[in-house]
Amino acid sequence: MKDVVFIYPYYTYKIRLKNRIEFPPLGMLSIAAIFEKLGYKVNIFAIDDSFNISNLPKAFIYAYSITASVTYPFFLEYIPKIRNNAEIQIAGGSHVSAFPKEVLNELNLNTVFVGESEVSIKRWCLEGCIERGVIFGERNDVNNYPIPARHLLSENRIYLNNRIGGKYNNAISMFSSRGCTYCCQFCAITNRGYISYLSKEKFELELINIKFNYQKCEGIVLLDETFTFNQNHTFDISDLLNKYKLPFECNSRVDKLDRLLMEKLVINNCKEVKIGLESGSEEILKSMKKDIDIKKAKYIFELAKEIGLPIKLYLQHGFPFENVRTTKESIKYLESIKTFVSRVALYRFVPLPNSPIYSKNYINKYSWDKYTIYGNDSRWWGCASEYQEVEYSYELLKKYVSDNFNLA
Ligand code: B12
Ligand code: SF4
Repeated sequence: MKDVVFIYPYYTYKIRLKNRIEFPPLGMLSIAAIFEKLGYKVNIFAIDDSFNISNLPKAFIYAYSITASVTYPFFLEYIPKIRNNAEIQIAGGSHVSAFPKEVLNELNLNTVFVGESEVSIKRWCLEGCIERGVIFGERNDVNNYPIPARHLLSENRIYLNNRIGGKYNNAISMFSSRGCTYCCQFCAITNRGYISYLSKEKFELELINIKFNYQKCEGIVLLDETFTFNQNHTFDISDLLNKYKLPFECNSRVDKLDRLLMEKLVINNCKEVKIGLESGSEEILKSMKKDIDIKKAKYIFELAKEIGLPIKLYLQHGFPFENVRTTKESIKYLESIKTFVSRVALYRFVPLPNSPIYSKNYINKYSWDKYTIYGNDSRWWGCASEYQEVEYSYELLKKYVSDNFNLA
């Protein structure tokens, strides 16, 4: 039997909540499931604190999942030392999708896969795994893909703690849809421009699989970019979660929520909706192309409070041309909504590769280890005095947020 070893970064460096178990890489587990279906024996190793290259077995294929640019240095360091373990070396993931040719050459790989890769990896395997350079992803019906191969990771990498409004342990992450049609300039999502939905039958099959294999499961973290994008889908999936008595949390946008939807979410045991508000400055939101109306957003937050649906906000500070004035606009706006929101997470702007802003000519480039959204304080744009102003105003916002909100 042919075998494949997957290597992915279990990234805990510069993560704020150190005691939290990180989400498993479901994209990579979906690719691993394709290999298993094709009869390969699959092994997965995480680059974590106990990673030791001498424990790695020989295999036919080594498959690297370069999930974010900040993790690329690990691969630059380890691949030259382990490449003789396998006949064939391939890679995929977010950083590969941003720089396929560079990754192919710098890591001296046989083939790299851009974007969603279930269809392309299957075809490549069936065609004999020959060296192909860069292979671009093809879209297909997500309902034809196998369930992500969670069983290949140990349970302690699947069960999540401190989730679903921060109140549940033994939660499990799932997607009920993939992709997004918005064009927020800071966002590095690879499957932009379309949304693929799991049918309720397919989602139920995965839920049953989870219920059977993970009997301690207390709830579900839905990772869909915007779970409420399509009302019928939201109703179907949340009804299913309720049927299996699984409380859940999900992501949404203020323009994709209304009274009926929020009431339905509450009835179906949704414990938190997470929303990327990003800023309270209309000017910054406009240049981010976030495409939301903060007056409407306030109305939605008020309604959510009335209905009893907890809201968590994601904020980011330091997008190009942020200054004291725009920061104060954000603070003023946050002051007007603070009683309606249960938790807030504050990040700093980072021009992530694959995001539209990354390729703008006024964006500075740094070494890959800087491309993290936690604790980043690099000067990504502007002159020294603009940077000083960003630093100063970030401290203002940070203080305001920590004095007035529960941080998450
Ligand atoms: C869940 C998630 C996490 C989880 C799990 C990690 C993971 N990547 O799965 C956690 C919380 C750990 C995480 C952390 C971070 N993340 Co994150 N994360 C996501 C999120 C929301 C979903 C990932 C996902 O499952 N996508 C859906 C699947 C279908 O896509 P996929 O993962 O890309 O996988 C497909 C292909 O890439 C490919 N593929 C993947 N691996 C492989 C391997 C092989 C061999 C092959 C052939 C193909 C292949 O096939 C897969 C199936 O189609 C994405 C946003 C997004 N929607 O993608 C951000 C995202 C990947 N994260 C991002 C970032 C920045 C981070 C952090 C750096 C944040 C930080 N700390 O500063 C860390 C880095 C940690 C890490 N190990 O990568 C950025 C990456 C941008 C970039 N170029 O760097 C994204 C794109 C967010 C965004 N919208 O901007 N993240
Ligand atoms: S930030 Fe959210 S809404 Fe905006 S493009 Fe990314 S996934 Fe879509």
